[in-house]
Amino acid sequence: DLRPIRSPRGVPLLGHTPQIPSTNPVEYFGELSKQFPEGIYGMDIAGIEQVFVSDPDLVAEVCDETRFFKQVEKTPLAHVRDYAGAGLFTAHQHEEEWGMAHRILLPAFSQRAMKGYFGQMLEIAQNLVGKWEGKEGRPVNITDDYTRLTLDTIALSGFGYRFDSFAKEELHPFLNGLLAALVESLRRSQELPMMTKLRKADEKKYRQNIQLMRDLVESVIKERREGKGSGEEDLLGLMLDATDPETGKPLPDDNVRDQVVTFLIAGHETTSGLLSFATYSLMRNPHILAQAYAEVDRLMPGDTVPDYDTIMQMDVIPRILEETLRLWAPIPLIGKAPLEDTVIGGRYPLKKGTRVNILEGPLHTHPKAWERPEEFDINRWLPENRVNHHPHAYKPFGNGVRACIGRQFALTEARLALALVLQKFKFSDTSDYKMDVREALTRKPGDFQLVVRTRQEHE
Ligand code: MNH
Repeated sequence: DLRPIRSPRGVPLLGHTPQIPSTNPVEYFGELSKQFPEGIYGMDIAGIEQVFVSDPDLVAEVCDETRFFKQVEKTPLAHVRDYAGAGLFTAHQHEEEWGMAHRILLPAFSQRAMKGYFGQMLEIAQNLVGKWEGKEGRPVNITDDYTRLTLDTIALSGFGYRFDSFAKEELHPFLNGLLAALVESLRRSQELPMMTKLRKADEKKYRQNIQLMRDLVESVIKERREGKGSGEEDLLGLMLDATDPETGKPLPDDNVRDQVVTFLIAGHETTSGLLSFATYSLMRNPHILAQAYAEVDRLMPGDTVPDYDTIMQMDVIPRILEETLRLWAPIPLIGKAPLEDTVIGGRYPLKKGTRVNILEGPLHTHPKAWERPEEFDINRWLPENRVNHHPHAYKPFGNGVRACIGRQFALTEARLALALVLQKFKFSDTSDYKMDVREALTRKPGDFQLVVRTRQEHE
């Protein structure tokens, strides 16, 4: 017995477009899902029929790669292609460049490869610590400094390029350009194309921001081609020198540029959000913070500088990160579509190519899969407990062949950064921060400040 997918009330002709808020739309989609306990609903946004799923069993079907694929058309990613082109994140599944780049770069993201980036990750994390040591007793903007950390880390370990973000008061212009471009692409995906065409000044600014990002990337590539900068074995080295084992071809020049833009974006936004939300969660859960301090003091007593093995021995910090990714997935929505007309849940018909959005927030807190879903509980991630998890109720890194290639990179970097920060600092939330999520494709806490103090002097 087929049933139509229910929808919230809309208006004739415009569908649901007018009711989508221009800020934090995904948060709004998550709120709406509470009205549909069946875990699925539909909306007509800017003339496109979209479906939202959050029930883990429906998500399991949508994650079946024999039936569904990552669709870029009809999603904000189609607009992100204006600057990320056919880079890994925004490539269509059928584009040759996706397979080529995936095969060429996969070895650079193995767990073993992380050992090679460790020295550079450590250097940048020490820059962060150095900055905060100079801020004794004063407030620091946590999210901005984690953004400096993650941007500098991917640029240095991936491309041998130094942003030197900690030397500057202002965030790098690349970041402002990127943020504005992300916001604009999101906006374009939620309005009718004729509305976009009317916004001439925004179009001009958008093209300028894209040019700013491309100019920086072209200069990074040029430096490498001229033999400056190190790291033949890093991501850029691989992309310039390696040939695809399957086609025997190297990546085209414009695709190398698009990949560098892609990695500079995908490689920092999310990890910065993860670290910010983790720090926020620790402030709210002092008993878990105490466990984290105990682990750091055991593995890195005094001023011990951690090495790769130290990071791999951690237990509490990795579980803090996993639980943070459950409650605060930095990418709050992923888009899939059925390869053919199909039916999910035995009753909801979906036409081939329908945009189906997985809502990470509602999925990660679905009562079918999670006990005390809103509680930050790192014991869920103990080996004996995780075996009982619903297999499709946790997707912070996406799914299948299009899942995150940088997962190990992100987790290694985040473990190291959090460990170094906890080894050195205590925080106090003197302004009583209220979570203020800001969405721009990824989400991060807005204006999150804490007062930092070095630990030794106060204990
Ligand atoms: Mn990452 C894809 C989440 C860190 C590079 N990443 C994805 C997807 C999710 C995701 C979700 C799938 C998106 C989709 O289906 O449309 N990524 C994360 C999170 C973190 C993260 C939560 C940190 C925490 N990602 C990183 C880092 C890098 C990176 C670090 C690079 C160093 N991610 C990618 C790339 C893709 C991707 C590249 C696209 C992979 C592909 O489609 O082939």
